Amino acid sequence: MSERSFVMLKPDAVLRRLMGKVLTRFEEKGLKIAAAKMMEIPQDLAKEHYREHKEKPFFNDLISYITSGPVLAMVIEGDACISIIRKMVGATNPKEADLGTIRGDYALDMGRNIIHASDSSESAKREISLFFDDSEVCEYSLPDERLIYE
Ligand code: 3AN
Repeated sequence: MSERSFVMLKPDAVLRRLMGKVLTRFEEKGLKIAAAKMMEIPQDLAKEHYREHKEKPFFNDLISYITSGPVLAMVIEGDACISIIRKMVGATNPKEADLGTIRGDYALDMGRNIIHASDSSESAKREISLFFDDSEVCEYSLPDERLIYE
């Protein structure tokens, strides 16, 4: 069943000019980019996005990191895409992420792990609505969908 996930390339990915390479992985997998915008995340939005980590010792560093430069916020769509994208992203700690995953291939440190992706349909809905208005999410068909899906 088609799902939407919230995916964000963090400031290190933008500054390291990795946006194109990472986006290409999602496009080549057959997923659809339904929305994308570059933005500098306001503090309040960063804190709301990571509210589940509010009490963690790394919270302040996490907020500083995510607000340290522009991010590329996206909505990506496709069958079972929430879990597929998490697999493509790899383990939270890049030192443990398998090679072939985005973090495994492009990152080394937990606090510089270049990408965020929703971990459940509840968080996907919450995160998409935090970052995007409905009108910013495009509804369109890809011409090769019958080649990607049975
Ligand atoms: P993921 O991004 O893989 O869903 P979460 O949601 O557990 O991981 O953590 C959100 C972000 O918080 C991570 N991407 C990472 O940057 C940071 N983080 C998580 N755990 C730690 C930790 N133990 N030390 C430092 N930073 C952490």
